Amino acid sequence: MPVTQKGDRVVLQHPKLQGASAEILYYGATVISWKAPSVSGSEPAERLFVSGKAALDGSKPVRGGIPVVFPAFGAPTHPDHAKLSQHGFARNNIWAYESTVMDNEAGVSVKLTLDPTDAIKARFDHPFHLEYIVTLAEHQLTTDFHVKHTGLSTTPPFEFQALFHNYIRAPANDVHITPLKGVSYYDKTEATEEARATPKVESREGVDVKKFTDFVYENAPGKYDIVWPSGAIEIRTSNLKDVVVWNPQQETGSKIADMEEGGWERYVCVEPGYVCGFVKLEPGQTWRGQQVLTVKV
Ligand code: TA6
Repeated sequence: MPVTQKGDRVVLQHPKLQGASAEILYYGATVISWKAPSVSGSEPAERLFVSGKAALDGSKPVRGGIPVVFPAFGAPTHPDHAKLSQHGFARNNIWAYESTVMDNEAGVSVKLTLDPTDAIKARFDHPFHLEYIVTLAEHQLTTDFHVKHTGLSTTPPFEFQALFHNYIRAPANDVHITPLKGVSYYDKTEATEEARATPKVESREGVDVKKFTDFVYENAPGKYDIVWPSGAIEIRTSNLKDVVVWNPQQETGSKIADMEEGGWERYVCVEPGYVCGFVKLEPGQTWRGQQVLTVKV
């Protein structure tokens, strides 16, 4: 069956390609598994990292997979987001399965939605409707995020940030991410707020994460290649002008309660988003952000 709803999740199986699949937890609309062969013909394999200590019961955001970050990235900075928790509420609320959008030889696609609950309104009192469409193709996974302002024309606009917090399964000490040379970024590992707010310019052809890395690249190319000796994942985006590269290494990874022992060695986070500044949405408007992940090798 291409689409199977199983209690707390929906499972997508490629209608033609045995072994290509994806699992989406309704909690946070979190993709917790994506198995696919590579374009170069490798066998289907798990392409995302989920910590063995991750909570999948809705008690806290999933440590891994593809958490959806909305309406704030990181610790909220917008005055209207003061009541929000780190990375906002999209990743720690239960989304609804709405429909199967596509089911043919090319692949399968489902739509999940999130609307304001009383708990959300208490922290973010704006009229919105979120749609998250996840599409599984032979070698690709696409995530489309739509944010609609559902208010009457008399209601005020609202502002938000959005990001796909991808945990890409890869040997952290052997990966390089391109092309980021010449791109301005903020180094969140700096010790002072002033240093963290001071932009730097990436000088490396390929960005590695051999050291604790938490870099927010602004106005980035929108297309990224994550390469290591035995693999390569490509990310192509639209409407996501920034990208975050994160790996805590042992320095901070060992202090993350739901990080499995040594987990930081087995992933790199490459997170396309709109996180430098805010999207402003007027009543009736819809914002769309998309990423396409392809297993090249
Ligand atoms: O995207 C990178 C980051 O903002 C890091 O600073 C780190 O906090 C990571 O997200 C994980 O955040 P979480 O709230 O899931 O522990």
